[in-house]
Amino acid sequence: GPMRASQRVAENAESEDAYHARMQWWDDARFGLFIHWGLYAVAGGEWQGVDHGKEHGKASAEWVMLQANLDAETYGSALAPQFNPVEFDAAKWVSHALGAGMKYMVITAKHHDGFSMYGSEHTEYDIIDATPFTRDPIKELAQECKKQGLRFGVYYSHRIDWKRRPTTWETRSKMPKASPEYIDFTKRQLTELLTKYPEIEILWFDLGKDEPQNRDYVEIVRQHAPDCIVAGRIGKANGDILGDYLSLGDRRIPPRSLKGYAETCMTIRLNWGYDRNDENWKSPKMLLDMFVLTAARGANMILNVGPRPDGEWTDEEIHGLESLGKWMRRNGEAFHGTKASPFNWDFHWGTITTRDNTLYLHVMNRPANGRIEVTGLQSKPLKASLVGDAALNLWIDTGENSFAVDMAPVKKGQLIDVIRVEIEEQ
Ligand code: FHN
Repeated sequence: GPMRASQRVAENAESEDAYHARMQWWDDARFGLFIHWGLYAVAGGEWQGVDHGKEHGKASAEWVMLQANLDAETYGSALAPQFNPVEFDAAKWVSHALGAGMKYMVITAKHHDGFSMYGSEHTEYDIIDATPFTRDPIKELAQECKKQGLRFGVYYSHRIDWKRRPTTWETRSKMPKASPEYIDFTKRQLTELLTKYPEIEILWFDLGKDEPQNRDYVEIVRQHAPDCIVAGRIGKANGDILGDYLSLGDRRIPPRSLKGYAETCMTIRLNWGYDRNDENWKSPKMLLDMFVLTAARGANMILNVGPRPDGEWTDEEIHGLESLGKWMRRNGEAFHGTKASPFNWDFHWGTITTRDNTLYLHVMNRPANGRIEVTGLQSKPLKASLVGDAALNLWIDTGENSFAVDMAPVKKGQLIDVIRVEIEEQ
């Protein structure tokens, strides 16, 4: 199995084998959906006519509370009464993800604003008590995921909570020490989430630092949901790295030297939460290129959407995922359950994923002469064909530690053509 980048919590006696078995479905998945949805969707990145996306550059719409320097009372009492996503339809959301070829979803149960998007017994600052919407989207999504066969996870902001650990835009990097009350609240909410929604298979913590309570949070997950995967941003505890996989920086294509399980989180536009003014939509081709480069490093990508306050997705999100899905359905064997490229580099035409003695050549930029050259490989190629059209055998020109596939017979039309090359056993 792959080397792990993170280390097991010391008290947890899980064996290496058990750890890899627990990670298997996730490592095979490669593609997931990330959803940022909360009160901030109502504001859509604006507060009293000010576009905070523009004001604060790279910061995002779910940060509007801090950007506009609001306390929780002002923010909550303005937005919660307006949050009534009557169009929310869990079945549709899950279908969008499955249609795109995604294998899991992670949605914000509590983001930095401290608002719980599920019915929590431990606060009234939640979707059931504070909004006119009387439904629990976490519950509906968890159940719908189970029904349709999508793995389910929640994002939980365990360190930053602007309601319970107040700060300002200016002092945001100097958080006060977490109070015992806040730590206790966090533990109770984590326990609640894991017992109330047994469907949860990923706990996606964010922006963790080195705080001793992080170890307790992981222990709560282990205790209530032993198979649940803990995302790498839980942080450390007294120097020990926690979490089951490495979570790369926001919107970052992985580097070449990954060891162990890793995930890239990407946005379909710039923002995470819904932003009325963000027109930075990535094209399907751009998204696919990033996805393939991520898979070639042996990592997963979760692609984020920020649904509207009425519960609908934007047309760009729906159509963006649909066009990815078309490619994913045809080319699934080239990324589900594959491993990283054997090379420490990419090629002028694209990149590679592997499975056993098969190489998948992802042609991101098709050369005019149709020659896909792979240099630096010891084992001999045996057979080349097009993924999605096994009958189309392609000519291989074999050289010394190199070969070239002639893809001229492949009709143009797909965003990325994938060529399957079987190689001699090593
Ligand atoms: O501050 C958050 C941000 O709002 C968003 O949730 C992203 C998603 O990865 N994480 C944090 C920044 O790293």
